[in-house]
Amino acid sequence: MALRALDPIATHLRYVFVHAREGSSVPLERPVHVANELARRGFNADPDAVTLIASSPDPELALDRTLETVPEDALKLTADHVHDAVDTRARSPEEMVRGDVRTDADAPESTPDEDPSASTGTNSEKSTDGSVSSPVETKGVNAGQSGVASEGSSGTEGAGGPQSATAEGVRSDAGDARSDAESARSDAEGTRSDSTRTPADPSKQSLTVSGDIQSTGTGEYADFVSVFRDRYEKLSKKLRSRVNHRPTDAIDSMPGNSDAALVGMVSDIRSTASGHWLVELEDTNGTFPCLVMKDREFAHLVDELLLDEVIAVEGTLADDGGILFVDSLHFPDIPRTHDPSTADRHVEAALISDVHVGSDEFMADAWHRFADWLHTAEADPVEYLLLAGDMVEGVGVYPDQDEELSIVDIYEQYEAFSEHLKAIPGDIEIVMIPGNHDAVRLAEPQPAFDEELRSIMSAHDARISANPSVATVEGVDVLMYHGVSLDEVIAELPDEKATYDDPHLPMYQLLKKRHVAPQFGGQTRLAPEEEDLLVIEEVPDIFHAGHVHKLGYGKYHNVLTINSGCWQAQTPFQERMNIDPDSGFAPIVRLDTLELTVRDFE
Ligand code: D5M
Ligand code: FE
Ligand code: ZN
Repeated sequence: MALRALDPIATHLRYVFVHAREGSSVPLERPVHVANELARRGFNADPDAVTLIASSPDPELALDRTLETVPEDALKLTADHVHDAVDTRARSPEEMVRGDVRTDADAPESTPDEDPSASTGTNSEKSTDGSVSSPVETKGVNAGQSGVASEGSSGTEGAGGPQSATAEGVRSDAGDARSDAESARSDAEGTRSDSTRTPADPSKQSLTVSGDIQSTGTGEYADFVSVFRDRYEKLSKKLRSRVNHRPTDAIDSMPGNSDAALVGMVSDIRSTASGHWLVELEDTNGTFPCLVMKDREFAHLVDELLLDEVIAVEGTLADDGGILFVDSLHFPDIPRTHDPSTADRHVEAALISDVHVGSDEFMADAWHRFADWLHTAEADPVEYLLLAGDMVEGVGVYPDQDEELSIVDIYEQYEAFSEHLKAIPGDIEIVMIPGNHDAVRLAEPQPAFDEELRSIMSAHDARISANPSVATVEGVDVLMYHGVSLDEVIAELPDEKATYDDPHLPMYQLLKKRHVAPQFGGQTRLAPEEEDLLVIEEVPDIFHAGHVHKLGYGKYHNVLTINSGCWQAQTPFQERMNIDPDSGFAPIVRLDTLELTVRDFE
């Protein structure tokens, strides 16, 4: 009985494993995706080669052909390798070099349909979700203003990257955000506060951290089966009350034309010859094909689907009962009625990530401006510092990374990080989780730093926990997740639903799916455990991630969502990829009001 119930999930996993081995399904039309894909397959490449592949009419094919034909002893993929592999006869060599290189800016922006059933504010212009926040951005050493982070205030901006705003209202020239930030910087020159910090009263503080794991997984196939079963259990529970669902095998035996609903894990997404969508859903009893017609107003939700996420559908069976015509599609989601908890007093938390100590590009000066500011009276309310991963640059994380290290020994990197941590006032409570550059296993959930690393970082008695974890700070639940899955969400979803420039939008998707790393087998590595600890079981009040090195914030169904940028200047990789990181910003949340202020220490 138990074994029978296990089978479909096992089939699902076999499918996932095969796909993982075959390569990812990430579309490659952007240079960054090509570079990621090459790195994933263990290749270094010249920027020209990356650009050539990305700009070819069929980047997937160009990449595959190039890798098939590149000589085994080649150290680096060059433009010549791409030329040799890809048929260039249709275009002149000149055209190939000039290419019709598509940059992010040139990429066609498709306008999403207005759809009341869509529960995400994915369009920053329209902000259907009311995801407007307008934090004040101030120079760290300047006098602070009170921030505004209210939902649906002016409706002109879905929050987003660095921008400056007044307490009265949002500035509408978001397009010029960068120069606003720059002028905020220069305005503040030389206005340093002299008064010093009054230490926090520990009797008023309260902090608990949950999510730390003792890894139980042995890496056996059966562990993968149990983690997927647990994911299905946890997420289907959230959907069952919303639809009158039946198991797939019961639907199999229902007569044609019946109304039916099911809750399942997405096991395949295909478009049909006529442009409709065939979504295969799987539960513990079997699989069932569901058809989403392309002209339905919710058809665009299919663009948001990732393999392995759990959704519910309602619809009508075909005449022969063999397929379900979908009338509505539901995500586990965050209830719109979520009423976030707040602290009982005026106290603030700084949310940062991606410090990257040990990298040539680590911005020590900005870090120390931040630490110095924390020592001023103006920063008295800041009693918590949450660090969402990538404390150090690490060693061997990406190809050729060793050429960009200021400290080449991983333990020395943590020692240096610990010194930088000592610059933070001792009364500030610190929570740290690891990221993909840290010296813990890459597969998620990532366990907390081991004893050796803890002893190196002991100086500040920080709370050290797993990735992901929930920090409950004076009653406010902060879900902390480093963010590796964001690369995948951004690669898989259309630009209007997730981009690097609005890194809070892919975070909204994770909240909607109630899982921090929905798709298994691509770039995101998942560890087999008995339980799926990556399910977002409880609705957080704040969702904090990093990893993409871009600052972005907004509210999704009242959950304050923040991607915190980084403390590392642009790396050569990012320069090649045209990624402009948001470095040296500290988003600071007032915990009694959930107002956000972004301070700039660059
Ligand atoms: O990741 C910072 C961001 O940049 C994240 O979106 C991944 C991407 N990135 C950075 N370097 C590389 C290389 N070499 N290959 C692929 N993707 C990369 P972080 O985790 O801080 O490195
Ligand atoms: Fe990072
Ligand atoms: Zn990272």
